[in-house]
Amino acid sequence: KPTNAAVFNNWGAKYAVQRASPLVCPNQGLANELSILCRDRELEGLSKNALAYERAIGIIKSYPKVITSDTFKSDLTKLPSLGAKTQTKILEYIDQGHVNEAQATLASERYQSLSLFTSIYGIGPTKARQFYGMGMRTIADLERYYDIPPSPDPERPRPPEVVTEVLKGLDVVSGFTPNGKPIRDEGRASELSVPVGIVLKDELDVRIPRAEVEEMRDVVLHELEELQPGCVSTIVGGYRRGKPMSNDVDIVISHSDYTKGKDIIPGLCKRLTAQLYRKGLVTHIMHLSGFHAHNALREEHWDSLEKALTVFKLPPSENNPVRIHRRVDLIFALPESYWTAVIGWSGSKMFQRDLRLWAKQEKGMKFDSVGLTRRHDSKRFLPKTEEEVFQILGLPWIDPTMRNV
Ligand code: DCP
Ligand code: MG
Repeated sequence: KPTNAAVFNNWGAKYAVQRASPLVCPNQGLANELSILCRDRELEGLSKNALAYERAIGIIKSYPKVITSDTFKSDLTKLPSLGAKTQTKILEYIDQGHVNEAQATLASERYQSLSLFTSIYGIGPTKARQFYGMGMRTIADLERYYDIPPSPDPERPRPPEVVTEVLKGLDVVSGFTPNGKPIRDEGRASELSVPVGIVLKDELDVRIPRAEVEEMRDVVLHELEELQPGCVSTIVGGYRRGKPMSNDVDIVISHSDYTKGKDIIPGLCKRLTAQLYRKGLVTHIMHLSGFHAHNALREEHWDSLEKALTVFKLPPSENNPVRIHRRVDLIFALPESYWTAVIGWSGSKMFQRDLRLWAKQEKGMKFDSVGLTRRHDSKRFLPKTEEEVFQILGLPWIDPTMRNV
């Protein structure tokens, strides 16, 4: 379905869900400079400031032509989401082709270390600032702290067989129940997520081309079909927004039988993950959750869908005798939640955040990956397609490739 033409020239709209945001925009250089400042505020725990930058970047991402001093004056100075400080920085960029503070930030030791630390799976801004406060600056510092043997050649990443060897000491699955469910040592799991992330960093840093994303999906679905025929799935995340390379693979899974799906889906996440683990396709389970209410409480993610956050490795093939570890997220939704789950996990983060805000502030509804409800009487909508979700929310259709806000 083509994207509604109106959203292409709607850069002044308040919500990101009213605007088309391509993967690469005419003002990409400016967006990148401001993203450095946004990232810096995130790393420093200043989430309000980060969000303000994110909103400004959102406007720029949907502005359809190159911003000049003239178009800046006529179109952008009146927008409430572009504050005085941000405007000064945009003008700097128009004049000089860079933003002074962004360049200074990039060059700062603190920004460099915090970015490096948070690029490791399991380390967020808070932990990164703690490590920095303890005097650590490099990956080698973290390896010493966690007693991880360094790469045999300090100039190069560990070869895949060495990575596998080092990881052996860091497994958290201690066995399986008679039903085939993995038994995890949760205490050890939270202790080990950072060291596992450190050892895997070099491999997980390698972006995944689209063809390999699809290959991984095919392998997962093949195992799923064996366990449970009739499932449906969509690759979501950056892949669905058209990114040529992804950092991880996100797949939303449900069942084609709307009625029976209610009984089929619960527990399937654990069964599939166990099967993949047994076959050596999943090498690490970073997180495994169920529908249970008590899980939803301590859930760091924003929805209560059953999900497995895993480390995955394709079996070697003729063309690819050496495979590296990849991150794969498997998200399971009941049939009635499928399309909201697909939309929520397609992102971008900002798009999905404004979807929730739009639903709440403009429509009196609650949107999340689990579903769409009317606030005043809790009436639940049961959309049967992705388009229907947009219709119910009174929004023009926006193709996933235009949700890169
Ligand atoms: N998501 C979200 N909030 C979270 C986690 C995820 O809104 N806390 C949604 C938006 C993301 C999507 O899920 O776009 C997938 O998350 P990823 O972290 O995998 O991000 P992307 O897939 O967009 O990019 P990439 O994986 O290539 O880095
Ligand atoms: Mg992703």
